[in-house]
Amino acid sequence: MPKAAIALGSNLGDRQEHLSQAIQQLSTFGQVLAVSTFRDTAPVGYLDQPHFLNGACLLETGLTPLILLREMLEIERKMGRNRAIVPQKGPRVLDLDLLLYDDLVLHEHGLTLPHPAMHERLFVLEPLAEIAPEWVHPVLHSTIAELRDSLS
Ligand code: PH2
Ligand code: MG
Ligand code: MG
Repeated sequence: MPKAAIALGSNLGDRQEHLSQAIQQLSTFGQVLAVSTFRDTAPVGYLDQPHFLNGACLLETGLTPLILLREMLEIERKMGRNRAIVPQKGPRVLDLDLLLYDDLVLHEHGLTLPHPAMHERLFVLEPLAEIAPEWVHPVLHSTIAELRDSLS
């Protein structure tokens, strides 16, 4: 069964509750194999917003990448995220990003795998390295632990 790595973030309301509920929702699409700790992180990029709570999880799933992405967006929507609100990079109740799907490399229909910015973001690599340190990035050919170490 394929395995997906998913990043979770929230910086509005009860952040812990939002991440926990998201994992609960994800578990309806397969088996959650691992969940990282959640960590408080300063905003990166668009700075004028509250700190995030960030984490990562591994999901074994029979869904294809595009269907999984659609379901992830639906979880975001059900949790109250409104993508019409500007700024686009501003505060959000829940952000779910599909990072890796086995060793798939693709770029289609609004989905790029691996996630194009994952290797630049400690708030992604640190939690992911807790649960998948040896997963090899299929484009950069480094492990998640190596990518994390090269940033920190
Ligand atoms: N997500 C962003 C932009 N900046 N910063 C932190 N610390 N954590 C995030 O999840 C995050 C961010 C866009 O998705
Ligand atoms: Mg994101
Ligand atoms: Mg996102």
